[in-house]
Amino acid sequence: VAPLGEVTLLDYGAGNVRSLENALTALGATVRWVQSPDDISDASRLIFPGVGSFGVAMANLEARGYVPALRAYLASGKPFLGICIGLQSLFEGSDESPGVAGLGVFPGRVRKFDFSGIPAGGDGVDGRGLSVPHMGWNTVDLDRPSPLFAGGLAAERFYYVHSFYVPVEAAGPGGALATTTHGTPFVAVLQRGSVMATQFHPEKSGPAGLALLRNFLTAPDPSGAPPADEAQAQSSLVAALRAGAGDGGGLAKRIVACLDVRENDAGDLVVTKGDQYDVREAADPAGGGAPGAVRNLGKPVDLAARYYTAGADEVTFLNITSFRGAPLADAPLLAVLAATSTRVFVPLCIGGGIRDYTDAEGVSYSALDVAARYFRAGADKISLGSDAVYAAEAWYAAGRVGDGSSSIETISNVYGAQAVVISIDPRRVWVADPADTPHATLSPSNGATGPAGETHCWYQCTVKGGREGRDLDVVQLAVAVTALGAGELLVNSMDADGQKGGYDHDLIASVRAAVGVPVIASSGAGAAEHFGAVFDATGVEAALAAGIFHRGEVGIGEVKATSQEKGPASCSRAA
Ligand code: 1PR
Repeated sequence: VAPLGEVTLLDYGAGNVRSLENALTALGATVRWVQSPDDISDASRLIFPGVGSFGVAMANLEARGYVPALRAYLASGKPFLGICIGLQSLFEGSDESPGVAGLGVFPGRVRKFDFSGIPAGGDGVDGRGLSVPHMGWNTVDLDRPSPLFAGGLAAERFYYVHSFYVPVEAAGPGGALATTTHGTPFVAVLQRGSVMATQFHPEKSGPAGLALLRNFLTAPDPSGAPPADEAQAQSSLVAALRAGAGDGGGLAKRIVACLDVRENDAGDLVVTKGDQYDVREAADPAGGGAPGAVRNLGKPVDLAARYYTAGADEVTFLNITSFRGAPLADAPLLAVLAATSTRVFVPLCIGGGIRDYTDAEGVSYSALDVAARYFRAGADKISLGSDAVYAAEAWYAAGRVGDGSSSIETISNVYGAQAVVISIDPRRVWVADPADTPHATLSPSNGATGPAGETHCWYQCTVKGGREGRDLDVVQLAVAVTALGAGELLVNSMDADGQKGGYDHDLIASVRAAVGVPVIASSGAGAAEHFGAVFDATGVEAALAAGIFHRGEVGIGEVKATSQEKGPASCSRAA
């Protein structure tokens, strides 16, 4: 990689900034971290990847005495790139943190996406069926040619994850270099003079995001006008997109690759895969493994990198034996994450073992401590399984209130709802008559019946990787965990896992209907068509698969090609 010179990163020790450093390093840049206000003044190119909430970002800038130096830098004419909160903090204030003053470089206020109670189409807002956070790969509508988007980037999708947005008018005339719409139009890229900022995360936007960062680093003046031929090419591209070329734009459905990770009997960390959660080979294994051995489908980092190259929109690791002992020590997933984030530039989620625990030496860790280590190692989101079930039970027991101490609340408060995924492991419980259970039942839409001819079922939450059922159904869980601050739900199915018969649409639709956050369908994918089918039937924002990808039976590219034939709503980022 040719050297790209030096870039200074403004970090204050919260959240996942390692990904940005890794992306810049992969491009050949030398990264310098701000450690004092003088480092800001001395920078020649500064990137501010604001993390956490608006209030946390401003408090950290104030506490470190960075605000005067940052204001001076922003007025200096030297290139500045803000990312996400790094964009929002340029404004006067935010609905996210009432009473906290922003940098005020722009006069407006940051608003919350709120689609509850808004009549469709009223005030230019149409939030029908839209979830919050706005999470995933969305297009940009470029206002004018810019060196940042050189190389055809105006036609690409970028990765967004945010619940708050800058209204287009707040940026002032010409302030929005690009806009995007999620129910309401908002500023996707801001520019005034040398001050530029993206609402999306270029460091998580795959090859397109890396190309944008490269443009920021290499353009002689990234805020100026591009050369005439490039300006002409961008204008033509934007005109063609507005005239209906491409897939029509908008938020794409995400395709997620999932890697269940554990140690095999030889002590090696492997990607494995169960049939209805049983990850050991049968007595007479079809694939040639040893009878009773943990199925070994590959090495975690290599498989994740392969799926990134193939076009995965997101990669999830689940430490599936985390209910044992000391999760951080048992399975060295910190090292897996750190290595993966040097090669994979899409969002990484990690789950398994995120809970309060005490290790053999008597050292206690809170769920927040465990999560913090994962974020610092390169995770963008963490997922909670068993602990979320316990938190939901406590929420109901306390009269539908949280006391602030659950893992969901503590992690969501510091890192934001978008960083907290709940991984649900439900199993179907058949009943002859809905009156036989206090739980919400349904009658399977495909006409399936139970072993004794039962016509109704409910979906029971389990803990410890499905080993223990609880007196809580999935809809109850979904309601409780989103009230506590979870920002996304991953809906597995113990019945459909590894069966390749397609997703359980009834289960997934019931969860989707209960919440306003994004939902990921999981378990049962056996063919490319299953993805489009679950999007159509349930309206979920993402679909995850494991076995078919690991065994090479269906490629991510094939899934995307099949989904794209179904039109814009099913499109995903290009591989
Ligand atoms: O309870 O917070 O420590 O988290 C434990 C995590 O480990 C949970 O997210 C739980 O789902 C996961 N887990 C535990 N045991 C297993 C197992 O398989 N024995 N894996 C397990 C869950 C289901 C999905 C799978 C999809 C798609 N596996 O992860 O990837 O079903 O598979 P398919 O496409 O092959 O059908 P905590």
